[in-house]
Amino acid sequence: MSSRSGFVVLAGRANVGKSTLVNHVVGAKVSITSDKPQTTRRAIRGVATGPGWQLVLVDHRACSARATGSPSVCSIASRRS
Ligand SMILES: Nc1nc2c(ncn2[C@@H]2O[C@H](COP(=O)(O)OP(=O)(O)OP(=O)(O)O)[C@@H](O)[C@H]2O)c(=O)[nH]1
Ligand SMILES: [Mg+2]
Repeated sequence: MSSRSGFVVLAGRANVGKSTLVNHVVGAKVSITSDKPQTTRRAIRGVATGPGWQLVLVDHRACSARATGSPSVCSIASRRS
């Protein structure tokens, strides 16, 4: 039986709902959420599975509003927003 798997990294500014979205997709509280900015301090991984597929979601720590400099998930995210 074939199966599919992949990674999704949630990178963006503080307090925009990254952790809430990860918890919703995973279906469990894997990451702390709050109305306080920069609650997530390090990358948290959650796994969502279904028939024949698996998705690893990475809840990235908040990116600053001016994420520039060396290539990183944050600098890529800021270029696309
Ligand atoms: N109104 C509204 N509030 C939301 C939504 N998603 C998340 N929130 C609220 O926004 C606040 C921040 O949510 P988090 O999921 O902790 O945000 P975050 O992007 O992980 O924040 P950091 O970890 O600080 O980067 C919480 O109070 C959530 O309840 C949404 O779709 N609508
Ligand atoms: Mg968070």
